[in-house]
Amino acid sequence: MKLTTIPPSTMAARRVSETTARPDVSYVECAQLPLTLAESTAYPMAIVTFGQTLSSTFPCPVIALDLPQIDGPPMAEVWTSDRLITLHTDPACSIAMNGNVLIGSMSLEEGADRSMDAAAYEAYKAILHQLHTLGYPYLWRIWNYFPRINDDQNGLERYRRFCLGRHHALTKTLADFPSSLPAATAVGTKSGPLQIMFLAGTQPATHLSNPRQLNAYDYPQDYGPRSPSFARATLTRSEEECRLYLSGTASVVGHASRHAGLPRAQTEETIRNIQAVFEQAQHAAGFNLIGTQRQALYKVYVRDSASHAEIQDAIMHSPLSGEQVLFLQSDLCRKELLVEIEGLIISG
Ligand code: 3EB
Repeated sequence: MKLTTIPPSTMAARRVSETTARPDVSYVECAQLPLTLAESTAYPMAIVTFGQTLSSTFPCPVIALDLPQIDGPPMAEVWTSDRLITLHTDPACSIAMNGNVLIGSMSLEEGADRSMDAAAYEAYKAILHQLHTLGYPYLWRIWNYFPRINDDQNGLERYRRFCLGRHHALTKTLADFPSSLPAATAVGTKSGPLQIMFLAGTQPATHLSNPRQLNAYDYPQDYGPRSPSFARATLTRSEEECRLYLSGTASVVGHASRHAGLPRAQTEETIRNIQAVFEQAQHAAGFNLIGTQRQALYKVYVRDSASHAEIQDAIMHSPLSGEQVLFLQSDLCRKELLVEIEGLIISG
């Protein structure tokens, strides 16, 4: 274990605001990354890449996902803080903290003696342990990535094994399970270990349901022996802003998948789901998400890149048009799902 604090000499050169400890997020062209960060007064907290290897190193967790970007120049998702950060690194886990928010990444290889359920269990136990030790006990947002998500492993689909291990760890260790479960994404990479990125806070957040969908943690056993442990969205608030972390959202109504084989219809159903979550957020936060947001970032996970044009067209004819959208080629957690959309909407 190693604890690193950025030296005061670096800090003095930067403006530190006490009231805005929220992280900023943006998509930055990979080629521009070193320059963008060098010119910024903010501290990097995490960098996420999509099927790219960065040539420079950065003083923060770097999460390289084998999720090929479908179009446009290679982008990275960059999380920065205007407040001094502390880094915590060990071989499996890399964490950046700014006093209010923690961003971390856990990576765990599977093996002959570690099936996907065991890997998920171990990873989640370790993450929760870290969050408690470091003083950021409230989970705000989780991203889960692993390869061959729909493959069978000894009679049970790997995604279902993942849900089993995650559920086992969280029921044991997460206070107020399941109402404290955060927004999440779980999608399949082309290769790599189990990679989990997580955001946690010193303060609790508000977790939302979608009235068009059953809570995932209440899904019947048709979808696996233990239900997926996540909320449809998570809302955080500070003096300056409201922020909605929208879970990976798909063409699921109630608990059933809709429009098998039809990428455009699935995208349209997904957008209706997203709008229903926005309405919930509006009730909970008292602000209008569409039209008044300061910033919105979306990721669209596309199972088959041949349906990219149709999915993109459906998005361009929706309230999401005009926002920053990254299209990534990924496998999704039910075989019939062809598209999944997640987002981060910041207002204020
Ligand atoms: C769904 O609604 C689609 O297992 O963490 C979306 C977001 C989905 C997160 C997860 C699964 C997860 O059930 C699948």
